[in-house]
Amino acid sequence: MHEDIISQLTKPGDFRVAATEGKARQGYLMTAHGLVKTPVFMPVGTVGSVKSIDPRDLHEMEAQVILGNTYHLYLRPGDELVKRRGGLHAFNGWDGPILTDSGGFQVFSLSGLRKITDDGVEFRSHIDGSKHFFTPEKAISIQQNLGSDIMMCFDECAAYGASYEYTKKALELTTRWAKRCREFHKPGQNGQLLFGITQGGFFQDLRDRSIAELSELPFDGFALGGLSVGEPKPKMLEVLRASAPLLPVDKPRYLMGVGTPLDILDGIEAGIDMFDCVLPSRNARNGTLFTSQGKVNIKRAEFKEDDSPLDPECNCYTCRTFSKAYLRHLYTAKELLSYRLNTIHNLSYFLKLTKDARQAIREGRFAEFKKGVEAVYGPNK
Ligand code: PRF
Ligand code: ZN
Repeated sequence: MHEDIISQLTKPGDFRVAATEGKARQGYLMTAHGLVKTPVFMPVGTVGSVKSIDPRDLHEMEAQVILGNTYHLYLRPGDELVKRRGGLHAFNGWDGPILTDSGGFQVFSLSGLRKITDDGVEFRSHIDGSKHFFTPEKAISIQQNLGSDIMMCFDECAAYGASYEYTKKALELTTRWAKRCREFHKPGQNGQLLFGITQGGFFQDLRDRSIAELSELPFDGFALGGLSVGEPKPKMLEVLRASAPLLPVDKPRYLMGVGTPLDILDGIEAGIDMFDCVLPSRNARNGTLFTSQGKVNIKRAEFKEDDSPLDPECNCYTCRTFSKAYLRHLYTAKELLSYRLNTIHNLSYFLKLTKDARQAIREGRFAEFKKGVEAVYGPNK
């Protein structure tokens, strides 16, 4: 389906919305490493690897895009080293699209000491305490060396609870840095896309202003940053619903670092196209599994002799092959295989959720599909 639309996407950055239901969109984005069907969930591979699984697993679960982090890859093994290996795709064996976050968020959340000036941010490595300085140009240069398909602008994400004045300063800095990123990396350069990140915290006038300022610049896509940073869920949903529809309609829209299955469906309903989150992979490693019947804690004694699959509606390798009793045993024994099998399942669940959402939007039954998931997971709060 949609072959005619897809055939018009000839170069990286080409994007079309092919179907809508309310504000929800089903679209297609071309990248240098292939087509991305949206809405898309992107598994997080911070240091270049999605923890405990490999590119064969990712292809089997129909992952489209994976994430890498500028901050981590710069510190270790170093972006110059990755460039000498032929870029991140050649280095990590993933031949699909890669999106790299700019380091803006990680510098603020992971490094202890940091000093922000108009020029950039001085920070300390969380690995060895060494001092480093990131500017917008440096963050883009690292992402150029990594060779990611989608690069993110260097931004300042104000902490939850930041004052109006501080949040305003952070959004103004983010706009100045976004201009420098766009200046440093020309549209279309090397087939690498560049997305702007809007900020503004939990003040809607600042959100509106950030979106207006960034929309003026020729980015290939636009992100909502600064959400899901510890605020109560109703605040997140309020800003999401008021802000997503303001992002340019003709470019992909990305909600950074969000979220639960219900958050993702709320995001899609508000008009978001792209999502990433560590939740499915991180929760997999502590035994919290997402299924068509709701959340399952695999360590519970009730599964000790349960020969049934984890999720009868899931077709992933884990559910096709193993019982709950075995998954519980692996978890209890702290076996390495537990991480891998649980991660395969949880990521498969999030990928199928977004695949089903795409089909539902095409068929005009997204609202009904969303209600079905809410009936299992409860209202989003
Ligand atoms: N900025 C960047 N990366 C991010 C965020 C942000 O605000 C978030 C917020 N949820 C996640 N990842 N650069
Ligand atoms: Zn499964």
